[in-house]
Amino acid sequence: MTLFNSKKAGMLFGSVVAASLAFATVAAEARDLRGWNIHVEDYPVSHGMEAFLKEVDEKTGGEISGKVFHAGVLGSQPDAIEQTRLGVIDFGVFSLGPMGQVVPEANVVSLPFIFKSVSQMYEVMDGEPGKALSKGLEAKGLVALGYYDAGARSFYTSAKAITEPADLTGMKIRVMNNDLFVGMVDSMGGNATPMAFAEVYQAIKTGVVDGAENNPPSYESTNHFEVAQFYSLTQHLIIPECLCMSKRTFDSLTPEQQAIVIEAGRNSTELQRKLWQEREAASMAKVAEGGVAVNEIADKAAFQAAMEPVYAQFLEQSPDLAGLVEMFKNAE
Ligand code: BDP
Repeated sequence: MTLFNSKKAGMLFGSVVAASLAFATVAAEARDLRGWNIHVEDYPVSHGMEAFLKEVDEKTGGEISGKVFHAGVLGSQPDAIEQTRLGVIDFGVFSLGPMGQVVPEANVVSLPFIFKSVSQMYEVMDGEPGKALSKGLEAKGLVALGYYDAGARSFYTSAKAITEPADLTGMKIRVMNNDLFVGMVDSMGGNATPMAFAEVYQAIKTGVVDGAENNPPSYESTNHFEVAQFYSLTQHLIIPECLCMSKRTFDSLTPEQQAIVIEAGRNSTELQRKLWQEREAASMAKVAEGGVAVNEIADKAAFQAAMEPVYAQFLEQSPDLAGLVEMFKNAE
């Protein structure tokens, strides 16, 4: 007696194979993207990313869906940049500050006072200089879908306000991970301490550093304002952020899907910039209510002059980027 009818079993096996092959085809088409974000859920960058994913999901009829992992749960920014280049993370919003360690062209926007204003930054990033930067990103495996607003960064300190560069003498200031920012603080006589964003609150609270620098929404959303109550509006850095997709992910999409991704990226950038302006005002109001002493710096010439050596050193180390620096500097 045979335990089973081999012919029947063979047919059954055949149909299981056919079914799982059909499933495999469907599975290969449907994409589940992972998005990295350093910010908390209620933040302009986060809303921009969610809107991007939603639009892609809807316009591809659910072929491409995914999830944005907020609050840096997928890792630190430098690690996430690497993971996105590899396609382990599919997309993210990255500050072009830490990006400069990987993409040399990105360093140009980390030069202090390179932009004349935030509105000028929009134009420059949406024009030819921005395109040149996007090329640099692409060469390193990242497709720029839009440049988000991250306002202007200013110093905040726990003991006293900064009114002139000399006030930073001897102060330990946390900076993002990029040698350019170390040079920037050092050239004003301070001591720069590169550190991960997530560690800054404790570092200020325990006196490991005397302060840091950031835009109003980040200063507020991280509660850094609770432990560093002097906000001095030097506005020394205007660093846009890139909504970037892994080139590996992008290249694996159909041309129709790529077009949808590009359009959604553009729309989310427009939305984020609008939300940014609103949040900046709300953040300034919140920190003032929280007891922060805000000091405007009407004449920034002294800060600008103090940061000149940063340009000289940068051009000495990256002479091939001189043309790009000029292009950004001379943009109207
Ligand atoms: C914020 C940026 C974020 C950076 C952070 C920082 O949006 O990407 O990680 O500053 O200072 O403004 O590390």
